[in-house]
Amino acid sequence: MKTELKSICVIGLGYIGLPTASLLGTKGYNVTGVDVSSDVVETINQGHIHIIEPDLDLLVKSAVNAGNLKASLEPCKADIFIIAVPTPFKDEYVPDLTYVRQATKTIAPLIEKGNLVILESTSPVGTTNMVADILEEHGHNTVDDVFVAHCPERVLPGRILIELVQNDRIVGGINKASTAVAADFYKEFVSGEVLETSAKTAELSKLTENSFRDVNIAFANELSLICDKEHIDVWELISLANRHPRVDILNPGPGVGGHCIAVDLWFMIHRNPEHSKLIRSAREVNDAKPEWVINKVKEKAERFKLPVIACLGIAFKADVDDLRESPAVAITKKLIKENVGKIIVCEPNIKKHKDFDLCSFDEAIDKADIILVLVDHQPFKSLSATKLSEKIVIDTRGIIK
Ligand code: SAJ
Repeated sequence: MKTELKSICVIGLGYIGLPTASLLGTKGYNVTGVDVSSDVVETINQGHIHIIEPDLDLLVKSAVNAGNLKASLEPCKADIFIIAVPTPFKDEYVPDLTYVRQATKTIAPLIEKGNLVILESTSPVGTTNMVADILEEHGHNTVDDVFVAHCPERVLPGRILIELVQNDRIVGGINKASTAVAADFYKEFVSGEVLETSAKTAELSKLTENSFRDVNIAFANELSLICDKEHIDVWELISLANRHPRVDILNPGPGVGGHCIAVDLWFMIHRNPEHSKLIRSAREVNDAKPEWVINKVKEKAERFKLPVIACLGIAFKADVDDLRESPAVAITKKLIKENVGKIIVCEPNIKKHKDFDLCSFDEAIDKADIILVLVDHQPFKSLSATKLSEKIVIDTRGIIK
């Protein structure tokens, strides 16, 4: 059954909201994207973007030029409301649902009978029901009149536009009618399967996916510490172990960053501390890795008076400009703070940074006594050990052949 719902209001124009809003705009929906930043609103209305993501600029331009995407500081009436706001944590890793609450309260006066409200933000179990409760407090009847569902975003930064369409989606409503209406909407533009469940299962499913990845990365990071002690190349070890048909280990690195994995697991741990020992342990292993890298650099720096240390990459992962929760930023800042050497930074995906002077890749390689590879950005992969024979290299990503 194809729904007749056609106007959409997306709250939050970040890494999920903007790609979603522009995709829907190019599919013929009438989309209003809402953000609290006037700079973001202005940029989008000019057909430009404020984040780096392959092909997003073209999509936004095309949706704006077609008149199907308009950015605004204020929400408006719509058939479908999509909440895509941040869900960070506060001190002590307590989930911070302020933005979800605020977003729900601002759309509440605009909602009409038959509207669908979708929460896409990654959320602790129970948040979708919280959204429904807020709507009830504003006089809406979420049993019969307004549909409320969770459909967690699952896209990988760097592949967002592909995965928005191709990934299977999990849709969980607060009741069967909400699940069905929300699932029908996603079936209109998703080529992957749309899987129906309850709101709570959808919430926990998203947290489970990111926990699975974090635990696997923690295993790889733990192996990297063991290998370092044993003088074994961890990359060779993992590639050999992965030749077993039922082994598939991920890659060690300088730590786990980004606004998702490094945050979401705490939503699970916070609600069920006594039953999430493995998950907590994985978080702790991954959170300890930056300090281990810093100590490695200090060890190597000892032989110099004040070495030039080139930090290659400060993004949280390869080929993105996103610095949120980036272990590379934390490492670089601490090396500067502790005066371990003269720190130079090369980050090809951003133009400037308030704390670091950025230099070109060639300049970084040329000037450095110690080369610290923190991110496996594509341009860095041209580095080869033979070209760097006079330098000390600490390669946290295993890119140098
Ligand atoms: N990392 C490693 N080793 C690896 C893989 C990743 O150290 O083998 C590090 C990365 O460098 C980065 C961090 O982990 O610092 C996270 O990167 P990522 O590529 O694993 O994941 P995100 O945070 O970009 O996106 C994840 C994805 N979740 C899963 O793959 C299960 C994505 O599908 C989610 O939509 C996203 O979280 C989200 O928004 O929750």
